[in-house]
Amino acid sequence: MHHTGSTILRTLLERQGIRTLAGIPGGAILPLYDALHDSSIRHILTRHEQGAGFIAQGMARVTGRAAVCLATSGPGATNLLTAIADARLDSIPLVAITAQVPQALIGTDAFQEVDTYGLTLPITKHNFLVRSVAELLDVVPLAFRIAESGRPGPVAIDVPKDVLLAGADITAWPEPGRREPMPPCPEADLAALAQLLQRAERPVLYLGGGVIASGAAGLAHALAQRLSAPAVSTLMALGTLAADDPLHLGMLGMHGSKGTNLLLEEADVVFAIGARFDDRATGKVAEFCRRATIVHLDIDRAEIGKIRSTHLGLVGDAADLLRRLLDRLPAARRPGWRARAAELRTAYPLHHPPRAEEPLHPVNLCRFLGEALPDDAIVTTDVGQHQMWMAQAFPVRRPRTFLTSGGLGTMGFGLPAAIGAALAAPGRRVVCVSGDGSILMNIQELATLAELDLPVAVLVFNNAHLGLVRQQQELFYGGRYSASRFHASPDFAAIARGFGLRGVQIDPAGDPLDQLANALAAPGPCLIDIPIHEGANVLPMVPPGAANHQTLTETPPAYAHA
Ligand SMILES: Cc1ncc(C[n+]2csc(CCOP(=O)(O)OP(=O)(O)O)c2C)c(N)n1
Repeated sequence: MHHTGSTILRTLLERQGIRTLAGIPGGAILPLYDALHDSSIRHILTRHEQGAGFIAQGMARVTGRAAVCLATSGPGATNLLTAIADARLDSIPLVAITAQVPQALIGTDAFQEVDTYGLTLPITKHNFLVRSVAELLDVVPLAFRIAESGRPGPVAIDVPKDVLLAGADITAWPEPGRREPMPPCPEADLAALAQLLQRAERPVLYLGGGVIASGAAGLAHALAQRLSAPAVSTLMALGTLAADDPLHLGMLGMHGSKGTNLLLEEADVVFAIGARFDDRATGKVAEFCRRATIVHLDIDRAEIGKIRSTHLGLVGDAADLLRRLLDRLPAARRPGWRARAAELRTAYPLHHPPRAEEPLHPVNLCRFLGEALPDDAIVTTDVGQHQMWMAQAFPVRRPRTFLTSGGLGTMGFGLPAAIGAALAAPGRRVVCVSGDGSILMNIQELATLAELDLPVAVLVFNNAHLGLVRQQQELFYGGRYSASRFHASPDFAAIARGFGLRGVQIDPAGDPLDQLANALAAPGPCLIDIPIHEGANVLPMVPPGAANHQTLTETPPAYAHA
């Protein structure tokens, strides 16, 4: 049958099972949009390509399957870059398709020409510049296979306009690209691991996002129970063990509880699963778990020993390996170690001001959300203090329900990711917790949200500051506040109404949590502007570059905010 490059690309996406994608059209990509006109694929027209990239990420983070975003050449492609880089650092499967100027014009500084291949090379798992229509048949399934196999990540496909327009007769379609299983980890490694864990007296599981990516959350929980070992999570692993599970000690590292970080110092075996020893988790790495034997399991061989030398490194899929490990590991009781973990947990509770006195303290807001939202609600965050308060105090109960930009820390992630989550999980409540700085970075997507009428509530924790910057200036720059305060604050509720959404302003004088509950109970999308104290700090905090045991549990008086 006769096709064009565009109808081939569309058909390949349909055959991949893509039902929804997000993007913005423009000159070079118009042939593909013309082909999409006749497709069953639903196209979400965003208001900025970064929004499209993060909508796709939201879908991918909820489903674990590669999602697609589209952009035209030049500025369309450059607007996608942040979302692609973000997917790379958080290992999110994404296929970013951009159009390029016709091949005859490449290198001539043609209108809307930019070297998308060159720009995406360092921020993708793999990237392609498609040279012919025939190549599309190989490249598209391969892109999905690469994005989803092994350690997931973003793949970019740049397609020149002449390739989109060229004709070809297709007699047979390739099989869709699918996640390929990893070669199993050798038995000998598994035996060594089992022996080490059995002999351990004070084992701790250090869980990373890879556990969720491999669908191994239940197995990690089973392992913690089998070993009687407490587990700590990175930001990306929150939800692996339910927040209220007695074996779960929350997040480690910069904003982890002091008790959690101290427990790691006392561990004799630390089993890192799908984690990458990021500096936010380890603190000063030379002092991280100095006395422990470190075992590291990762799907990406390059991660083993990259930052912290390990006593035993295992390469493989966490689900496969944990299943086999559980088959051979007898149950152990470690009452002394469990008691010690419980003791540290009680000794260093999260600062929690009484709700009646400070209902709008961010920790109270996060806990309130935990009570108000159903267990399967999906929460996204932006980046800043609000993100860390949520990570500390919101009880994440299930994997893939807490979506946050962990590695790149991208302000502007929350709203479009929430839209993507709501598209991928119809019927579920989605809440985006943002800051008054972050929300402005992709606020235009409120128009997309209004158009789609999805059940997304955007909560702005409004402290009239770039709060996390202000906090660092307070704690580490002698209170010299440089460019962290907003002197003009927009009326976010009015802005939301302007976009066609419900806009709610919380009045601290009334019962603010009651107002919040009512705002959340009403159907449809909304934005809720919540004034919080400008000087509230996220504590505890390990100063950047310090060791995890040097946790600050309160703001030093010299720098206390006026
Ligand atoms: C795109 C981007 N630019 C700059 C930063 C640096 N940064 C990290 S947190 C932060 C402040 C965020 O402010 P806000 O969204 O209001 O959240 P708050 O910390 O007040 O909760 C900034 C500027 C970033 N993470 N991302």
